[in-house]
This record gives sequence, C-alpha cells and structure tokens, in this order.
Amino acid sequence: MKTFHNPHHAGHVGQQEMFRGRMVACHEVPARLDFVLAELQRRPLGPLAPPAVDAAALDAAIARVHGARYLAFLATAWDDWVAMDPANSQRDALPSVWPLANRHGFRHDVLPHNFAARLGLFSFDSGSPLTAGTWAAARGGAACALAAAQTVAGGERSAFALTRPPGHHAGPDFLGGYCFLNNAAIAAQALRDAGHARVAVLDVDYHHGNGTQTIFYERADVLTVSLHGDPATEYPFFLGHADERGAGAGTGFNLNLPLPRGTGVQAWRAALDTALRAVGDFGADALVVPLGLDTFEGDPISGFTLKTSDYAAVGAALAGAGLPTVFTFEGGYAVDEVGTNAVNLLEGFQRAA
Ligand code: SP5
Ligand code: ZN
Repeated sequence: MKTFHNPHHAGHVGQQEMFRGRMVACHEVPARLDFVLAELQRRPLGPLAPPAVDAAALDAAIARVHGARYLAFLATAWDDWVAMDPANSQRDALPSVWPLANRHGFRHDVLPHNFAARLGLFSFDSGSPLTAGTWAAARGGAACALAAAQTVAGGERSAFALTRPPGHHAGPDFLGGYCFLNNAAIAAQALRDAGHARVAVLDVDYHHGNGTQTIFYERADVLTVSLHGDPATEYPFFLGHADERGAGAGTGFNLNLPLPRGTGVQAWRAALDTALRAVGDFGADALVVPLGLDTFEGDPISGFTLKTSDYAAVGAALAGAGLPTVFTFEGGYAVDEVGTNAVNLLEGFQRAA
C-alpha cells in the first residue's frame, strides 16, 4: 500500500497539556510519526511519499467537513495568539474558558474579538496545545487523507495517511483530544465525492471517535463504528455510549462498542467482529480505519492490553471486509513501540488482502 506522510508534522509540537490541575508533558509528540516512518523504511509496504494534491482541491475537501468560521479561526489562530501578547510566541495556546452548549444560555453565534474566548469557543478540552506550526501540520495531514482517498478511489486496495496531529476527535467546528482537522472524515467524504455510495468508518483507536461520529451523525451514506474505552470512565467522557445510534436520516448508522478499561485481546477481537458484521450489513463499498495504536498494553494514557504480536491478526481481520481501505494515523503514545505495532497491523492487512 502507498503511504502518504506529512512533511509538516514536526511543526506541530506542544510543550504541555493540562491534566487534573497540573501541566504535564505532551503525549502527542513528533517522535511518534518518526518511529512509524522508520519502521516503514525497515519493512516497506509500498511507496512512501508526501502527498501531492492541488491546493484548491484540498481546501474544498476540508470545507466539506469543517465549517467556514472554524477554518478561518484555525488559519490565523497562532498569529492572533501572538498578537494578544508578544510573549505568547514562547507559549502554547490553550483554552481556559468555554461557552458550554447552547442550552446553558451561552451564545455560540457571536464570534468574540478576544482570542482566548475564540479558542474556548472552538475547543472542548485544555489538553490540545495549538502551536506555531499547528495549522500547516493539520493542513498537511488533511492533504495526506485526501491523497489516500484519491489513491483508493483510483482503484488501489489500500492507502495509509501517516500524519499527526491526529484527527478523530475534531468535529465540524471544534478541536480537542490533540486533534484539529478530522482526517478520517475528510477521507470518507472524499471517497463519497469520488463516487463511493456507501462508506464505513471503523475506528479502532482506544478513545471514542467523537468528532467523526458528530460529523456523520445525521447521515445514512456514511456508517460510523467505534470500539473504545467506555466513556463512563474514559476520555472523551461525553460521547461514545452504546445508545447513540444516529439521528434523523442517520438513525441506525452509528454503532458504538464501548469496552471496560482492562479489556484484553479476546474480548476486543469479539467487538471487532461485531463491528465488521455491521460494516458488511451496511453494504459499504469503501472503508476508512482511524488507526490508533493506543489499545497497546504499554500505552501510557490508555487501558486495553493488546500486545505487539496481536496487531497482524487485527490487520488481517480488517482485510477480511474485502473493501478498498484508507487508514489514518490517530493515537498511540508508547512511542518506542508505536512503529512496530502500526506496521504489524498494516502488514497483516496487506498479506491478507
Ligand atoms: C487521538 C487521541 O488518542 N487522543 C487522546 C486524547 C486524550 N487526552 C486526555 C489524556 C489525559 C491523559 N493524561 C495522563 C497524564 C498521566 N500523567
Ligand atoms: Zn486515542
């Protein structure tokens, strides 16, 4: 399979994230991608290149998923942050005030002039630092997703968008969970726009793919399925329960399979089989897999216990869907092992495909 890697990723480098009243070192670091790239050079699965997509086509693909007001915010966010105070150039931008939801009476329709307020309006956590290179890195990641979708729409069996920051927590008009643009959603929408009638998203990251769920929640043409740590105890907490089945025309086209912290490979694989049956029943003609490796037993912020030796079979099971497949790189914070785990899964897919 072709891999499109993001040459701008290292410009997004957060210093610290807020965690329970303390600032702690960021888990989502540039070395994550470098380890996957190094492992793909050791065990090649196919061509490895930066994406070559038309700038106007890229902006159009991003705008199919994210709102204009949010994109305008992101494009100038760093400059606006530094304009607040020149000393901010040495600090990450993190929000500290939020409007919650409209039902609390706070206005979402009036755009604040104050940048700190705008950052809160478009964020749902204080763990996702926005830095000098964030916009270029996020846009470069969307280019990887679009290039991967174009490759698969052009007839190849699979493609991998190797990028960071990750994407599956980002919604139509919000960032969070280390995510700014939803690469998996951009790929899914690009597949729809290229003529695939029914696209399934099967999210295997440890954390619920809340952004992707929200983007497609009222649509019947994109099935969203996620297996993840139970939001009753696990991030992102406020979405990802089993009773969320979609709304309006999308009713029945979202499936959440929450699993308790501590879940091991046997129960996780059973949930994956349930997810794959749903993809088959839906009659998908293309598949997007937001590929998080934070299900790994050694992950520092997660709670499942999959082993390095489990991932090849996971890839083979995904290949069993028999669908043209785009992978997008999401979480996975055991940095030393993330490359081996990712390539084990992708190699398992490719051997079985
Ligand atoms: C893409 C993705 O996997 N995003 C995950 C975002 C999780 N953010 C909250 C994690 C907080 C963990 N902090 C642990 C500190 C341990 N000292
Ligand atoms: Zn995750």
